[in-house]
Amino acid sequence: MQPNQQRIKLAVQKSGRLTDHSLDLLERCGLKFTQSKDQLICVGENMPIDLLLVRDDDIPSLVSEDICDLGIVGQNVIQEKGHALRKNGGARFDQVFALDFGHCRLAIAAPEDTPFAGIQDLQNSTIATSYVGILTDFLERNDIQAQTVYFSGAVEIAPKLGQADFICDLVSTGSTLAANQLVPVHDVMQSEAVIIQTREPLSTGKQEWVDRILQRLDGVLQVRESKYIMLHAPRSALEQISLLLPGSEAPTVIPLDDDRVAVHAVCRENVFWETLENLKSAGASSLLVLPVEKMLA
Ligand code: PRT
Ligand code: ZN
Repeated sequence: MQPNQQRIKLAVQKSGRLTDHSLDLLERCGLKFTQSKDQLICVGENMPIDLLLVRDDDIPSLVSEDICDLGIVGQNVIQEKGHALRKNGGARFDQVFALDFGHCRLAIAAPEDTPFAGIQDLQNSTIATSYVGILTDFLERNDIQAQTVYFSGAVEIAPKLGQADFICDLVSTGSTLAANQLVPVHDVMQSEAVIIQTREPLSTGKQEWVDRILQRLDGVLQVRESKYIMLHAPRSALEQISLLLPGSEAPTVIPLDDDRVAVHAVCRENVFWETLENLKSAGASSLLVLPVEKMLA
């Protein structure tokens, strides 16, 4: 095993909505971990990468302060913590790419019977939130004078308790709002999980591993919706069939005899029954669609 300072530290949420997705994604990249007894560190068995299991709120600072090299966290947390980090010279990390999970939006919601014509109706109101930083920036940007009240959780009960006129909270399905007779009236931001990287230069050895893991992550994300499609077709229908293949670049064409060819293609979008029916109508036969497990460009 490599000495500690040569090992990459990646911060992941210890227990919450991002945990399973994050670990699943890393396992798909070929990383194998042993979880330590105190469950704060997962040691990478087959690569010099260790996971630090922490609260999601701590991840931006851990990466900004170069305690971790990489982190997986929601953009909502990055933006909220970024507001606080601005006072200390700003966050010193970059968002590398979005990971297509943990989708949600930070929305302002009102009790069902509150008339709401637009954000000017927030003027002189009281808004309960756990996202004081993002909300303050939003109100300033829109020239709205409103009072923010910090709630660390259960924000949705604030209007019923008479503590606020509106709330500003994360929404995914909307069922929490509905259960509390609240309706979303304005979206402040959209969010999903992203991977972040420290701005501190890494040693060459570490940088090579970071590049490798980022490339694998990108590969895993690209193949999520991808399918490998195989079919036979008359040579004369080749052009029309190529146009029908969803999100495919250059298909591989293999001659079968003078008139017929086999076509193999990676489609970067899901292949629906309608697409197969259209391909069949265009002359294709022996259609086979397979999931793609790994791809390296
Ligand atoms: O303990 P720790 O601090 O690590 O976790 P946490 O409790 O702060 O966060 P957690 O695990 O709840 O969420 C982690 C991240 O998941 C968030 O920072 C977001 O990036 C993302 N995410 C996606 C969500 C939601 N969807 C979500 N729906 N985070 C929270 N919620 C909550 C929301 O606050 C509200 O209470 O779910 C409720 C609304 O859900 P719906 O489906 O009823 O609309
Ligand atoms: Zn948190």
